[in-house]
Amino acid sequence: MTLEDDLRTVVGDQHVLVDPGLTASYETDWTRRFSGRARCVVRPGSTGEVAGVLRACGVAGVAVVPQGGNTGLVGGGVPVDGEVVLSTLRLVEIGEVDVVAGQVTVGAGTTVSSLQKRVRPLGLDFGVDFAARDSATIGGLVATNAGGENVLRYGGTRQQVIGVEAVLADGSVVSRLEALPKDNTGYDLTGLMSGSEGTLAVLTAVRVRLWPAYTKRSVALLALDSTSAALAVLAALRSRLTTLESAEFFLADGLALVCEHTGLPAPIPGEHPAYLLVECAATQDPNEELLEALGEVSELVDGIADIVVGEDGPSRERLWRYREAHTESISAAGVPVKLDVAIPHAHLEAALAALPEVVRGVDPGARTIIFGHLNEGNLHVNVLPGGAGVVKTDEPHEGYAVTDAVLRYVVGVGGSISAEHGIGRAKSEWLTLARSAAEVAAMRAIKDAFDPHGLLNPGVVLPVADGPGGGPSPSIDG
Ligand code: 2HG
Ligand code: ZN
Repeated sequence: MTLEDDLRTVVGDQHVLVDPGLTASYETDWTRRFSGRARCVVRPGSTGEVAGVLRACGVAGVAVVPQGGNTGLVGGGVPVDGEVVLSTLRLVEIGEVDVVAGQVTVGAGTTVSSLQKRVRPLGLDFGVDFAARDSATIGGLVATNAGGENVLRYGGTRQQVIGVEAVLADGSVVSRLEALPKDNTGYDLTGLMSGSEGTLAVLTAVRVRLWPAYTKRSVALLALDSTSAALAVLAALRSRLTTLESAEFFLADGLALVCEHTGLPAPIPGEHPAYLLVECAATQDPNEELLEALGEVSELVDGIADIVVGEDGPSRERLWRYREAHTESISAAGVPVKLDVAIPHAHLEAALAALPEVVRGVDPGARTIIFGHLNEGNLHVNVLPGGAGVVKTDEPHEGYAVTDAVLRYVVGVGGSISAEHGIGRAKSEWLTLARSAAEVAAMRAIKDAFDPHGLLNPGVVLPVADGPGGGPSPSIDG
C-alpha cells in the first residue's frame, strides 16, 4: 500500500488530489513568490480524519504542510518538495453561538467572512478583519497570529482565541474548547498555538471571542505633509474617540499604483506625502463625534492638508478601497518581496525615509512601496525588484539581499522582523537576528517536544540546518 492508498482510506478517494491540474492552486502562494511540489493534497473532513492523515504520514516519514485559505504571504503554507499538503478547507462547521458569553466554536477552515455572516445578524462581531476576509481561514489566522485593521481596538488574533482543538504530530488530539473566561490550569497550550505557523500541530477548531457588532460607522481620509503629522493626528484622535477602530496609512507612490490599477480617481486633489484612514464604529452614529474631533485636531496638529469623510456605506467602502487595494495593485505590477515589519513610533518617520534607500543600496532599480497599520507601527514593505541583471547574482536565493538589508535595518532600530504575517520560510534564516540564542534554543526544544520527527512544516519559523532555505542564519550578535 502506498501513502496515497492509506490517505484514501482515511479521507475517501475524492479528497486525495494527485493530478497536477488539481494540486496546482495549493502549491503556489498568493504572491506567486513561493511555490513547490506537493506529493499530494489531502482534504480531511473531520478532526478524526486529520489525526488519521498525520498518523499515516508519520508512518511513511513524509512531511506535512498544513494549509488554510492559502492567503499567507511568507511561504509558510505551501510545499517545497514532496510534502503532503493538508488542506483544512472542509473543516467549516460553525457551532452554536453563545450570545451570553460572546463566543463560538468554528472549524479551522471557516473563512473570516463566513464567521462575520453567521454572527453579525446576532449583534456580534469577530475582532480581526482584513482585505483577504473571503479566503483567509480562522485556522490560518491563529497559525500566523494575524493582525489586520482592527488591532487598535480589539488586539490581534491571539487575543480573540479562547481555546483550540489541535491534532499533534503523533495523531493525538488536544481539545480545549470550553468557554471558561478564567482558567489557569497548567501551561497555556492554546496561547502557544497562536503564531505557531503549523509547526507544532494542525488546528482543527477554534473557540473565538465575539464583540458587540457596531453597525454605525464613519470613515475619514486625511492627506498629510508627513508621517509625523499622521502620528500626531492618531494620538489626538485616540484620546478623543473611544469608538476609534482603525488607523491605516499609505504614501503617495502606493496610492498612485492603486489609482493606476483600479482606475479610481485620486481621493483628494494633489499629491500628498502621507495619507491616514481612520474609522469609528459604534451603536449610535459616530459621524458627528468624528467630525468634532477632526475639527479640534486640525487646530492642534500642523501638516493636515485636507480631509474627506465617508458617512454612508458606499463612500466608506470607496475610501477603504484606496487602502485595501494596495496588495493587489502591487501584485499587478510584479512579484514583490514582502516584508512585514514593526517599527517603534519614535523611528517611524526616519524609517520611512531610510527604507527605500536601504533597498536601493542592494537593488538600485527596485521600487519600495510602504503602507500599513499606523497604530502598531506595522509597515508592509513591498519591494518590486529592479530589472534583470540588477538583482545580485550571488544571492543564496532571490530576494535575499533585499530581505537581509531591510531586516537588519529594522532590528537596528528596535523593530520586529514579523509584525503580523509570521516568519514562514521567507524569514526563518533571519530568526536569530531578532531572537537570542537562548530564545531560539527554547523554541527548538518546544518544536522537538511537539514534533520530534520534524513532520510538521519543516523549515518554517525555525530554519532547517541543511536543505532548502536552511544553512547558517545571520547571527544576533553580528
Ligand atoms: C494588509 O495589511 C495585509 O493589507 C497585506 O497585511 C499586506 O500586502 C501586504 O504586504
Ligand atoms: Zn496588514
